[in-house]
Amino acid sequence: MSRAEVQLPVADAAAKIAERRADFPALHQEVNGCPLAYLDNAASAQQPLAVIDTIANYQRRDHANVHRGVHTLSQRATEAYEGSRDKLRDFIGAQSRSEIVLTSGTTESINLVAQSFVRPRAGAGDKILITYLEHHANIVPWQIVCEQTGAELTVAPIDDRGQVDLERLYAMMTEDVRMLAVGHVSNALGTINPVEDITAVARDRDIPVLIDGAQATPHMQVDVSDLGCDFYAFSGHKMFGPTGTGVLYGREALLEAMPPYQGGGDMILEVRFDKTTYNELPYKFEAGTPNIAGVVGLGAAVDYLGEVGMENIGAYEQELLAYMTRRLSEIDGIRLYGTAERKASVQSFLLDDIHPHDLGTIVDHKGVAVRSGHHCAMPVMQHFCIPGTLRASLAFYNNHADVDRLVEALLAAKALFA
Ligand code: 7TS
Repeated sequence: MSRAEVQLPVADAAAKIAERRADFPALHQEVNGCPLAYLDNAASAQQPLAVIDTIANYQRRDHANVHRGVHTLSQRATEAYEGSRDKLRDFIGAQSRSEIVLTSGTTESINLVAQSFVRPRAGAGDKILITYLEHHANIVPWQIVCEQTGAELTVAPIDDRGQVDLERLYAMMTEDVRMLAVGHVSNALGTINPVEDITAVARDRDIPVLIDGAQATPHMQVDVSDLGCDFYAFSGHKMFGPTGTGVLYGREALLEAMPPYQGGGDMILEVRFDKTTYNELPYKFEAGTPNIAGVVGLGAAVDYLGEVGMENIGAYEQELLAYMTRRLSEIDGIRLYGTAERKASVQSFLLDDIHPHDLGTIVDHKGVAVRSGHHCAMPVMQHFCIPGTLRASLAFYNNHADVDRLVEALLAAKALFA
């Protein structure tokens, strides 16, 4: 995206953004006889025509394998695929395209760092530090590394608004910590962590930092150079691109020093039985035929976000989140989970004693799509001593009417159980 984008005044931005809803065909359908209100964007966002058409055109005309053909189609595929890498580099402000490793998503990106960076550096007596807010994708890979190395997983607590206890976190950043892995935005509660500050403290103590940015890139401008983190992981499908795509940003010197994650085609320069030499960055970490069409589509999503403008998206969503929070709070018997001072457009809640799965099913009958359950963040649920929540998560294509539909559906559910 263009990093020099112009921020529009809020009212103009809202009007411009309202027009963007037309770009998303999936939003314009009926579900269970009602117009769809899609409020499950934190799980996966819908794709604009620009992405859908880019992928279809690629499949129709340009598809071949990348990096290995002299023929025209292979060159076209390689150009489109590598073009997306350049767009992604620009999108997150990385210094070099060597720092953009294309993966299948946040999950793979974090596992790559766990296995290739932390595993060789950790042992008994060392610690890996995370927080209570993390998605399972930023917990389980570290537990696996702990099992493999004898290191210990330590977890910084959160408060009842869903904010990381920074004092505790900083106190836990001791010299035996081999990695701090922290989410940028909580998927279950919407909390925006002060990752700039957290990273600054960690770097001061020579602790490498990975930021799980899966829930940040759809909502705000991310600049890894400003953040100063060592690794940043995110997924294509949460930012209006296809599933099975994602990025691991890694500081070049660190990636250079890391062993490959997987072996296979494309990640080598020369294979001999006595010695194989690995390819240069970032290809050393991209074994096998990648998700070419997906990555091409992700490039189109990045272009699209650049046109809409991340600043405009952020401003619009903050207003819509405030509206949703207010409307939900007005419902008798509602309990909101995640009331942090700085939040992205996600709200978790429970209503009366209704089980979140029942609630989710009832609102689906009214065409309202929300997620119910633990949201792959069981420790967050354990903190609040609840089995799960209903979660409404907004994207910039949502509007006040979607929120009103959610509230109406919840009131109808409440009446059913009364
Ligand atoms: N980290 C966070 C913060 C996430 O929200 C998710 C997915 C992941 C990592 C994993 O991303 P993946 O693309 O590799 O699967 N979050 C959700 C969610 O909230 N509901 O469904 C998936």
